[in-house]
Amino acid sequence: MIIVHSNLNTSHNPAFEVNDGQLVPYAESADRATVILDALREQAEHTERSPRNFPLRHILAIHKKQYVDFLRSASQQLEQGAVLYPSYFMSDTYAPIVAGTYIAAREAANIALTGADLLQNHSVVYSLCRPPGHHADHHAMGGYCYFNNAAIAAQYLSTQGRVAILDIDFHHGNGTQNAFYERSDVTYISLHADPRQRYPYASGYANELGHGAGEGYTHNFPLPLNTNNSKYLHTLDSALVQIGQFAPDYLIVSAGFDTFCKDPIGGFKLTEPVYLQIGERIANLAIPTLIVQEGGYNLDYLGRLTQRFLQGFSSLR
Ligand code: Q9C
Ligand code: ZN
Repeated sequence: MIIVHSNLNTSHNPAFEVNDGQLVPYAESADRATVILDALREQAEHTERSPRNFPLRHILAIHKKQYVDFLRSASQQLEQGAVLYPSYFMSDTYAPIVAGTYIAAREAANIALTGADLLQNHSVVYSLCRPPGHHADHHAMGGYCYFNNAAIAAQYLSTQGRVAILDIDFHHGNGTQNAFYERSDVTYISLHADPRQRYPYASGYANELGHGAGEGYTHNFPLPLNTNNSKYLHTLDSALVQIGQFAPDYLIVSAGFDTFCKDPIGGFKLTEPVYLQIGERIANLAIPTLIVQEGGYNLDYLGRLTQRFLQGFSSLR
């Protein structure tokens, strides 16, 4: 497996998030990418690549310029240890800005774009993005996300062919859905917790199917809390049928491991071995695939879950 990663992610390191008015430790910890990388290095048969720096226009194809400018200048003006919750460009209280946020978020987008580029020569690539991206909207950060890494990569690849995005994070990827809601050349398909029960609450319902030219190109599979392995795999199969029918040239997987039974902010019952099966079933589509890291917050298991999932793609390597 080709792994694209960078140490710059750790410059984004908020200590707390605001949850219902209470300060609680930041679940999207700066150790996440490190534990994943450490686990993958144990597997040995990987090739590591550093991201290259892509022009800002690839981010501006998904995000409003004022938002990008604001994130850059706000980050750069903060002192080490200071935290900012901007009112205008924010969807919720789960995406504070610290001094290193812009650097890390820009690098995460570069990691996704570099991964997309590597699909020219490889059939599967893993982009270890942190901070994650799928809640980042056209002009708003939210849910630990600043730039929408998967959407930026999808937009980039869409100039070369048809793109399907499969989002298997526990939470609905509202930002990614919005980016392509009116397009028929990029399809968005997501399995996630019922938004009546879990973040982001306002989107991810089964009746959201796209709009205008995009009608029929968004598909949501909300699942109840406590969903187990067999129910999840059964639903995944339905999602994979949709993707097969779309016949994409590229597949982007927004991979979150917060569906795991012991995730501190999740609520499904998936167990460790099922991540291999999830990977295998996606790999069976035999479409060039970019895997983009999203959520997953149990630091004791996150590395192993990622290992298992990527192992599922060994047939594509
Ligand atoms: N009490 C990702 O997994 N926390 N973001 C909601 C509600 C925000 C998750 C807590 C969850 C955001 C990328
Ligand atoms: Zn999530």
